[in-house]
Amino acid sequence: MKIGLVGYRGSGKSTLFEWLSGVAPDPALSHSGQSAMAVIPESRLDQLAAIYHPKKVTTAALELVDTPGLSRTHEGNAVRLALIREAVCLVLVVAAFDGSDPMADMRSFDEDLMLADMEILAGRIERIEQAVKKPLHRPERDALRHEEETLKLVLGAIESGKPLREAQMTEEQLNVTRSFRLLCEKPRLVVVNTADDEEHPKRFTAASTDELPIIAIPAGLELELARMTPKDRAEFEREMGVGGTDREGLIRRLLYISGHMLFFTCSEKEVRSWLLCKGGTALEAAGAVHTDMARGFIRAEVMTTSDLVRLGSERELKAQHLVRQEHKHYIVQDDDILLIRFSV
Ligand SMILES: Nc1nc2c(ncn2[C@@H]2O[C@H](COP(=O)(O)OP(=O)(O)OP(=O)(O)O)[C@@H](O)[C@H]2O)c(=O)[nH]1
Ligand SMILES: [Mg+2]
Repeated sequence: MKIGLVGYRGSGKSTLFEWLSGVAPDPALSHSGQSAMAVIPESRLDQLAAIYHPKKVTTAALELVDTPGLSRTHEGNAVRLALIREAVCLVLVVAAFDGSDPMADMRSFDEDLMLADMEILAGRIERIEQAVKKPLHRPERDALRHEEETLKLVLGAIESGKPLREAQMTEEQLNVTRSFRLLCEKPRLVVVNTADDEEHPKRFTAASTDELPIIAIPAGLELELARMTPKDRAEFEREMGVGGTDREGLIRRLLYISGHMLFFTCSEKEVRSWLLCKGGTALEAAGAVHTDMARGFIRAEVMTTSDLVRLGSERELKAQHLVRQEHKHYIVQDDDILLIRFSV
């Protein structure tokens, strides 16, 4: 699961990438994009480790992709954006530290996404139109015509700037559309990269909504703070009167914006957090752990970390009937600990 950091040249993408992942981007790779993992901090793992004393604790992580800066003239941006077509969500980094207008950049970015999506759709429509000129069996021709109709509908919606969920489409049409992984449709978080001494960061976030959340971070300063020793940092923060941004909170927020959540597995060998799509089933969770577990899935034994932490042991949970037996269609919840029973 990838999260794409995107934005115009010099907006602070690589700065944010390093701050979130702790990995300095390699300048040699700045044209092709690069990835690093950002661990998803989870205090529940520590609580579980205190109960199981496992040999190993493994924390789920988000894959961040730092991308090459976009051009304000839109030229060549579709190619640069192709790098993040498979991303599940986008972090748009807009500069406010250098006198740029973040709101104008946000609008301009919308246009870039639209152009890139329209290019993809128009290309496919053109190929279909070529293909149907050739001799084809009836079902094949019908399928292509049907796809073309759907794509024209989508293209029309994008051109009018309407989100696709407002265009009235059938489930089947939505499926055709999904395979194009349209950029316009990806959930997005906007990070306004403010100057170190910005006094009114709230003016940038006033337009924030649930649909399009906007946060303001002095990314350059945050990265500098993160590189300091704790002692130097405390001193610096006291002198300058600045407080750090909640990096861990931001990573968790990205997890939810991307439509994912965490579940846990626990044993004496390993306590571990895992990523799962919101609404994912026990069978999908089993597949995330190991394909064999999904293939031989029998049932899942489910308890919650809050019950376990409260009562202190699996035995106590069982005594209180708080360990449930669930089948493969069970919808996994964010706090669940799963033990998958499977046959090999
Ligand atoms: N003052 C200030 N400078 C910053 C901040 N963030 C980034 N910069 C500077 O802006 C320049 C670009 O930062 P990067 O993080 O490399 O930006 P980028 O978006 O990755 O740039 P490209 O990959 O070239 O598009 C660097 O010189 C940074 O030092 C900030 O919050 N405040
Ligand atoms: Mg960069």
